[in-house]
Amino acid sequence: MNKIFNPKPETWSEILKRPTQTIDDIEVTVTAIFKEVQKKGDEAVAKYTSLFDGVAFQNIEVSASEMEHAIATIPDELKSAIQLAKSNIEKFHSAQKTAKVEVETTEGVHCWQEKRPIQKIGLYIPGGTAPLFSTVLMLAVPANIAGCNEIVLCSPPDKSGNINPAILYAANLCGVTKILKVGGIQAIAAMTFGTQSIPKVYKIFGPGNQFVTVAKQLATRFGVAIDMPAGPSELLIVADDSAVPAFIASDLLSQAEHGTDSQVILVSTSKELIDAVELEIYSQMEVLPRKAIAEKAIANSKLIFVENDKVALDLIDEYGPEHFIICTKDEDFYINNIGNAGSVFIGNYTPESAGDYASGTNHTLPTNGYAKNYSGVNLDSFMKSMTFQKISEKGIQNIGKAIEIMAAAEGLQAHKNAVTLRLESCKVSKTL
Ligand code: HSO
Ligand code: ZN
Repeated sequence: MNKIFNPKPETWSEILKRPTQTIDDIEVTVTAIFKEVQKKGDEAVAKYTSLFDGVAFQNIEVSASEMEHAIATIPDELKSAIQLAKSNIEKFHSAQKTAKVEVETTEGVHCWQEKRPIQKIGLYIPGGTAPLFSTVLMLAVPANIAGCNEIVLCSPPDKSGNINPAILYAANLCGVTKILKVGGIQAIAAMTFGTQSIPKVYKIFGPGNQFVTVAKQLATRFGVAIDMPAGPSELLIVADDSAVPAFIASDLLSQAEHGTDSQVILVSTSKELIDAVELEIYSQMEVLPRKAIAEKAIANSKLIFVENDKVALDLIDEYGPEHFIICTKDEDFYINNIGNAGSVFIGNYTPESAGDYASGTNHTLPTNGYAKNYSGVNLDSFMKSMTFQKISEKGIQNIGKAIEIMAAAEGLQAHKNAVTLRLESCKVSKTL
């Protein structure tokens, strides 16, 4: 672990640099697969499914009997846990509904704004060593509350052609309308263009490896929206001697086990705490099943000592962590002043795992510094705002002159005419 003492502000950006990604070569592959899927549809998807996942592309859609089988294999204890998480996520995201905004801006000029669901959405759930069925809850639950009517889920098949049963159980529980055994670039391309078996969607959500991330970015060039630019998981903890070192170490390791490129950082005003956390990390890591992954992430992680809370806050704000844990005596200082963080966890009894699974907040969050300009996934991510207006005769008379003057000043005579004709008709109707 890298211990850094009192780094000068000029060095912060270097110290806080995220691991770099090699996007260039990936782009060539992604572009080629997109072109092929656009042209050949299912045939191209089948080719890449057998190439990358090693399985024949048949029965691409999960059938009712496959679903029944999956549901039967999930232990009751896990079913109840998933249901508790779902209920909390539902409560928190339902509360995010907003009322219609309605204003009479000038007498006779009624303007309002209403939210409508994005009708067709695609969820991407990666396969691999940790099947993130919790991400299904985080995406499908708010999609349902928003009222999205087509919720398509793509996830890569394993070697025997199946999707992890917990992913299927969660998808079924949360109202996913179609589940497809397709992964990687070909899944994103298929949801972008639509194929014989895979519907085209308007917005794609969900995490993925570098190939999926680049594919999602390419999808935006074809008019498909995405949740956010994704990157490796990250956690920054600010803690002082009021924190429990074992708790802090367990949180840092919880993110470190996601991937070798995860970023975990501890910022502290206490040298004793830094030393105690370091010892705890090594002892807890020893027995982790994913030690090999966590070890690599921990090797790149940073333990940073700073003089006071003010310096800590400036440094954290410059980094903009995806997850930010506050374990300090004066927690309000950070709560009230933090400007850039995806999701904030406060106090000794709020592990990040709570937000990852079951407290109710969303775990799809901006990484890579995007907490400076992106929100995490929330109910609004599944909706768009539409504005409406209705202007009466009185209303057009009130604002018409201003519109005519502005249109003329922009040299747009037809715009002006659209008002002039109506003002004249108002005059005529008055004289009748
Ligand atoms: N920490 C991850 C989400 C996750 N953790 C899913 C466990 N399962 C990114 O926020
Ligand atoms: Zn996690």
